Amino acid sequence: QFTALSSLLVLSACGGNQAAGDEDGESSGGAVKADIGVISYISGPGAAYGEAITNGLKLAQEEINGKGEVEINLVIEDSAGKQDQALTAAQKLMNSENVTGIIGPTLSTEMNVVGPEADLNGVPIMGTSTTAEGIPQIGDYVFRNSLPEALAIPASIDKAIEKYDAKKVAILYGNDDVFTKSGFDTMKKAAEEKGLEILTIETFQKGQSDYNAQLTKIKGLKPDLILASALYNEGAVIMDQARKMGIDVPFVGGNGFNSPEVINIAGDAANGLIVATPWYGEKEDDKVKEFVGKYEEEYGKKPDQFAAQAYDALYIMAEALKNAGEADRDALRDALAEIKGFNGILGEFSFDEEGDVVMEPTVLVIEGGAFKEFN
Ligand code: VAL
Repeated sequence: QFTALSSLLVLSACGGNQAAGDEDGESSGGAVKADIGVISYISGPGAAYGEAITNGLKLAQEEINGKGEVEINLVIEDSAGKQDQALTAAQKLMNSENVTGIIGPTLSTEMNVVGPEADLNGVPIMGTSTTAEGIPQIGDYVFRNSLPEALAIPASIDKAIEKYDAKKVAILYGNDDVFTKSGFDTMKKAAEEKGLEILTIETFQKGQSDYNAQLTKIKGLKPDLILASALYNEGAVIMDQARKMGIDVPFVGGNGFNSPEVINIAGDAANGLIVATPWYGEKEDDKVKEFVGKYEEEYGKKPDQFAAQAYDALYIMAEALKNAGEADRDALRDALAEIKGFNGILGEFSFDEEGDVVMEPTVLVIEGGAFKEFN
């Protein structure tokens, strides 16, 4: 009893020391203390992305802080998927001296306006879900740990060609969003390189609810495959309407489709959707299993790849903060750029010279209402 009591006293004395010495983000007890700002799509039609991301971050935060080397306080702001709201949130976070780095925003469209501001202000920022071309190239302070479309889409198309002997495709994409446009460019390029005949290219806008005109045209051309670049909300409705019109060919989708929300919205109509993913929850891997178990216990549902990428992202931030040795924006940027061979639930991770990702995706297909490995 005496031993237990004295170690308790020692513990609380240490805690007191750390709190006293942390004003500039360093503590005499050794733990680097920092506020990390988060800009996430938490309300509005794409809120499931932000929910998964913030859940993943909070789970990682609990574990990281429990280890005692780094103490992270998350300052979470909602962007509602809007550029102007994301920018306002970023300005608020950047104006707070205690914010050493930022995670987010969720959409590439948002990062396109937030990234240059963060870079200009010397605040390191890391996207966990921004997959459009050119994000880390915005500047030295801009990073991402999300699998870019440029790696995901060619892998999905290859698999679809191999499995269905596809030769003719139709492309459908949102032309008012940085990510859906970039996904389209990648799809078109990949289709051309792989010798596929592109029968038609159709467009839509955010929030559109009727795709009859585009789908009627596509149906008449009889493609073997439809390549669609959309966020989940529009994507799921497109698949639902396509199946109702009797279009039963497979779809290849980009990262926006890689969400269980597609199945929740479209139900059986989502069957036949192919996506490439940086992370798969059914993988035989101890780290993945532990994460899935903890996440389910905490949130009552299975994590998706948005949760997984966010979880690893905070660990990468924590590792960089630890290596930086202080809660300083420039030191954090330099330490992030140095991250090599980080071992997380996405596998081994390094940034390339531009702060972009090198990764092998896994191709999934929705069958019987669930994502399965497409072997
Ligand atoms: N990956 C997309 C983007 O970059 C969405 C799905 C978050 O905007």
